[in-house]
Order: sequence, then structure tokens, then C-alpha cells
Amino acid sequence: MFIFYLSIIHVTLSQDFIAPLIFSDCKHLILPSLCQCYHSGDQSQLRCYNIQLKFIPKLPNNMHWYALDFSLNNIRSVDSYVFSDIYVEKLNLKSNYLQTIDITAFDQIKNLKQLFLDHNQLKEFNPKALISPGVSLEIFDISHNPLEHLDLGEIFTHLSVLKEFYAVSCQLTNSSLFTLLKLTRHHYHIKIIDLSYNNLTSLCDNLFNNFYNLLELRLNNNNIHLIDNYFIRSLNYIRILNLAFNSIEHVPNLFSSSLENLNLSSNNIRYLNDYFASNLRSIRLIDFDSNKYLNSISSRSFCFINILTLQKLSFRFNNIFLLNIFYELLCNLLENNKNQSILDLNHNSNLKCNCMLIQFEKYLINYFDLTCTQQGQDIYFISKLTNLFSNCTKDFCITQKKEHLCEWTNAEKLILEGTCQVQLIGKENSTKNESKLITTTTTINSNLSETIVDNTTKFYNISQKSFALSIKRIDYTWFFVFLFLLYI
Ligand SMILES: *[C@@H]1O[C@H](CO)[C@@H](O)[C@H](O)[C@H]1NC(C)=O
Ligand SMILES: *[C@@H]1O[C@H](CO)[C@@H](O)[C@H](O)[C@H]1NC(C)=O
Ligand SMILES: *[C@@H]1O[C@H](CO)[C@@H](O)[C@H](O)[C@H]1NC(C)=O
Ligand SMILES: *[C@@H]1O[C@H](CO)[C@@H](O)[C@H](O)[C@H]1NC(C)=O
Ligand SMILES: *[C@@H]1O[C@H](CO)[C@@H](O)[C@H](O)[C@H]1NC(C)=O
Ligand SMILES: *[C@@H]1O[C@H](CO)[C@@H](O)[C@H](O)[C@H]1NC(C)=O
Ligand SMILES: *[C@@H]1O[C@H](CO)[C@@H](O)[C@H](O)[C@H]1NC(C)=O
Ligand SMILES: *[C@@H]1O[C@H](CO)[C@@H](O)[C@H](O)[C@H]1NC(C)=O
Ligand SMILES: *[C@@H]1O[C@H](CO)[C@@H](O)[C@H](O)[C@H]1NC(C)=O
Ligand SMILES: CC(=O)N[C@H]1CO[C@H](CO)[C@@H](O)[C@@H]1O
Repeated sequence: MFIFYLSIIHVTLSQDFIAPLIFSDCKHLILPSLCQCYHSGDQSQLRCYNIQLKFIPKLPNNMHWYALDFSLNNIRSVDSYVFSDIYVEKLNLKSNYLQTIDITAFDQIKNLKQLFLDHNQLKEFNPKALISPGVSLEIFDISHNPLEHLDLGEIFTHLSVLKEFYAVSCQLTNSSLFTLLKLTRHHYHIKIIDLSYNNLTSLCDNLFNNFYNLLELRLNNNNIHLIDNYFIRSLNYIRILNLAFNSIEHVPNLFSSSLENLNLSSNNIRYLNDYFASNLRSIRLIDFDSNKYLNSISSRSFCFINILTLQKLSFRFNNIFLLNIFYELLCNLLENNKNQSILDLNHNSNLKCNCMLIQFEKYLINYFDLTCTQQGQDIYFISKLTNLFSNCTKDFCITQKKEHLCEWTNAEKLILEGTCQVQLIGKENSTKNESKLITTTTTINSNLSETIVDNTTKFYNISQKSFALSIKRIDYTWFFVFLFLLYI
């Protein structure tokens, strides 16, 4: 075992020196071999990375470091009191072989604000190791450890000024999430929580309610399929919610007055239900890309969506057949003179060529890159189809029958009903009440200007030579009416 002798030289103490003296210039220290000291301004940093260290060297007491970097070594444990009486704001132990962190490892450390334990071999981590007067973490990263369980509740309870928390790729299951129930008070400082690349399955029980000031929640690349509609309701400042690469089939009817970016790409969404965005009052961007079976949209899906804030709805790599399914949204945009490309329908290989495409050209992102198909056979770039579109009129919305499609009371009702419990019962209970499932046959004239609209929600049962859509039943099907588009 190496023993590192560290001593302070050339330090002269004046006679009226008052203890404890804190040193902040590392230039006069004798350092562990291969470690380097950097000093600028009044900050010192020690860099001991990638030098095959097996142990954390004992550093001189009362030295005031901005950062200690022990990353990329062979350190296996953080032992008791190894940092005692060391002032350090940022401690980097990333990319070692850490298996144990002693519960007193950070006892008597001073002023620790950022801790990086990511890319190690930790199978367990006791949050009590972070209870120490000298630990007030603002950033904590424990990503890429094979933890399987982490007491998140305990972590947030003890780290009351934490701003950023990362536990990416730790194989966490929803049992770790349930520990958040322990939180009894608001956590006012946390801004970013990253739990992506774990094994989470459900977002129920209002577990995130105490993260009052959270801005960004990353839950992408899990196996999430159950989401409570109330999930982000109490998060007054949340702007970004990433749920990409999960197993979501049912888009929750979320409430949020602040959410701007909702990422639902790469899930198993097949249809969009009624009023799903009615209560996202600041929404700018919703990403539905790569939900490869997504082809149905309730006519009420976009009811009450805030077109003043909305900038982009992305439906790339879906299976959308007809622009008509967006008619409520498109006509709403038109009526309100919204003048902005909003809808991205690129890479929907079954999108049919029709007059609506040109009427709503200005709302389509990358319009000239769009391809569409005719008679289910050939695929054309829209730019090549001037002949086909030469007879088109632009009267789709005018000829729509005006009626009250969107009812606020229904939007509210759906939102209140859509809790995890309802979804769970719906999933387990086959005695679902189907009596409200109404089926009606409606045709859209080949000039695409006429639809028959009633006050029940329609699904466009798009037939391409009687192509049958298999629409998965979910809980709110009592609203659904099938609308058949025969020949376009
Ligand atoms: C987490 O998911 C991965 C991949 O699906 C799987 O290999 C692993 O066993 C899961 N871990 C736990 C703790 O469920
Ligand atoms: C959605 O999340 C995926 C995966 O994290 C990412 O690739 C994509 O860019 C995100 N979309 C938006 C619009 O941020
Ligand atoms: C809409 O855009 C067109 C061309 O892009 C422009 O000529 C027109 O003035 C815009 N209208 C409004 C209301 O912004
Ligand atoms: C377009 O209109 C002309 C004359 O009104 C008609 O002869 C032609 O068949 C129409 N083309 C299509 C594609 O409907
Ligand atoms: C199924 O529904 C019935 C009647 O609505 C209810 O009594 C029963 O508890 C439900 N079963 C489950 C497993 O939720
Ligand atoms: C289904 O709903 C209808 C009316 O909403 C009701 O009359 C009927 O009893 C219900 N059936 C079941 C099995 O719950
Ligand atoms: C579209 O169809 C309706 C009803 O069949 C008809 O009244 C209308 O004139 C047609 N519009 C065009 C442009 O062909
Ligand atoms: C519209 O809904 C109301 C109440 O749900 C119902 O009484 C009425 O018959 C419906 N109208 C049509 C045209 O379906
Ligand atoms: C509509 O979809 C249902 C359910 O998949 C199917 O049974 C029916 O044949 C379809 N109707 C048409 C006209 O395609
Ligand atoms: C509510 C819920 O989804 N609970 C699940 C939590 O995770 C365990 C193991 O993955 C499941 O068995 C539970 O059903």
C-alpha cells in the first residue's frame, strides 16, 4: 500500500494567527505522485484522475479545495472519515470501482456541494452517508451503478438544498419511487431529476407532488405504462417532461400550467384520446415520434389545446393515413389566423395524398419533404403532385358542420377520472361497461369537405380497401364512435 505523505511547506504563520487556518493555495503542497494541482484566482483544484489510484489519499487538513478529482481510477471504497477536515465543494469519484461507501465516509468533510459517484459498482447506497453538517449537496450524481433500489425519499429528505439529482441507469424499480411517499414537506430547491434508463413501471400516488419548483423530469427509457393524470399537477414550474422510450399506451390527461415540452416519443401509443392536452396551458411542443402504430386520433383530442403557446406537434414515424384526423386542430388554427408550421407528419409512409395536404400546407413542417401515397401504391413527394392538387378547393373548414365538439365539462370529467386506479381496474376488469360504445357509419365525401359530426367522439376507422384498424379498447371507450372513411 502506498502511503502518501503530504505536507505543507513554505507556510509561515504570523504570530497572531487564529485557528483554524484555512489554506487555499495548493502550490506549496507536496502532492500524491501523479496528482496535479491547479490554482487560479483563489481556487485550488486537485486532479488525480486516471493514475491507477487504489485508495483515496489522505489530504492535509484544513486545505480549501474547489474540486478534488479522483475519477478514472481503481478505487473500491470510500472509507470512514477519509475527508475529515477537508474543505471541498466538488468531489468527483466517477468511473472507479466503488462498491462500498462507508456511512461515515463524508463525516466531518466541510462544505461539500457537488458529489459525483457515477459509473461505479455500487449495489447499495445508504443515504445516511450524506447526513453530515459539512454536506449540503446541490448536485448529486449516482448514475450508472447497479443499485436496483435507492431510497429516493431519504435522499431528498436529507438533501434539502439539492438542485440536480441524477440516477440514470441504476436498474431502479418502482419500489424506489414509492420511497418518495416518505417526503412530508415540499422540497423547494430541486430543479432537475433524472431517472432515465431505469426499470420504473408506474407513476402513481402523486409521488412527485413535493417537488414544488422542479423544472425538468427525465423518465425516458423506463418501462412506464401507468401514469396518473395528477402526476405533475402540483409541480408549478415544470417545463420539460421526458417520457420517451417507455411502454405508454394511454396518453394521460395531464394538468399543468407550466409544462412546455412533453416527450412521448417511442412508446406504444396507438390513438390519442379526448382532451388529452386540454389542461396543458403553456404547452409548446409535444413529441409523438416513433409510436409506430399511432394512426387514430379522437376528434376531440386537440380540444382546448393552447394554440397561442403551441409551436410543434411531432408525429414523425407514425402510421397516420389522413390529415383529416387533425381537422379540429387545423380548422382552429385557420380560424385564429395562426401562421406557423406546427404539425410534423414526415415519415408516415401510409399518408394519403389529398386536398387537405395543400389546404393546410402552411401548418405542416417540412412540407416539401413530405411524401404521400395514392391508391396505396406509389409514394410521391408532395412537390411533384401539382397536377393532382390542381382541382383542390380550400373549403374544408367552411364546409365542416359547425357544432359543439368540445365541451369543457367533459374535459374536466375525463381528467378527474383518469387516475392510475381507474386504469388499473380497467386493465384487470373485463366487465367493462361497453353499453356506451356507439358505432356509426359516416362517410367523408371524396372531395373531403363533408363529414357528419355528432356529439360523440369519433375514431376514424380508415379503410383503404376495407383496411381494418384494430383499435385497442381502453377505459374511456364509451365516447368512441367509429367513423368510416370510405373512398378518398
Ligand atoms: C431491469 O431491466 C433490465 C432490462 O429490461 C433487466 O435486464 C433487469 O433484470 C431489470 N432489473 C430489475 C431489477 O428488474
Ligand atoms: C424526446 O426524447 C428523445 C429521447 O430522449 C430525444 O431523442 C428527442 O430529441 C426528444 N424530443 C424532443 C422534441 O425534445
Ligand atoms: C402569414 O405568413 C405569410 C407568408 O409567410 C405573410 O405574408 C402573412 O403576412 C402572415 N400573416 C400573419 C397574420 O402573420
Ligand atoms: C379537374 O377539373 C377539370 C375541369 O374542371 C376536369 O376535367 C379534370 O378531370 C379534373 N381533374 C381531377 C383530377 O379531378
Ligand atoms: C371489477 O368491476 C366490478 C364492478 O364494477 C367490481 O365490483 C370489481 O371489484 C372489479 N374488479 C377489480 C379486480 O377491480
Ligand atoms: C352500463 O351503463 C349503463 C348506462 O350508463 C347502465 O344502465 C348499465 O347498467 C351499465 N352496465 C354495467 C354492466 O355496468
Ligand atoms: C363536395 O361535396 C359536397 C357534397 O357532396 C358538394 O356539395 C360540394 O359541391 C363538393 N365540393 C366540391 C369542391 O366538389
Ligand atoms: C348529444 O348528447 C346528449 C347528452 O349526452 C344527448 O342527449 C343527445 O342525444 C346527443 N345528440 C346527438 C346528436 O347524439
Ligand atoms: C372498423 O374497425 C373495426 C374494428 O377493427 C372493424 O371490425 C371494422 O370492420 C372496421 N370497419 C371498416 C369499414 O373498415
Ligand atoms: C403499481 C405498480 O406498477 N407496481 C409494480 C412495481 O414494480 C413491481 C416489480 O417490477 C411490480 O410487481 C408492481 O406491479
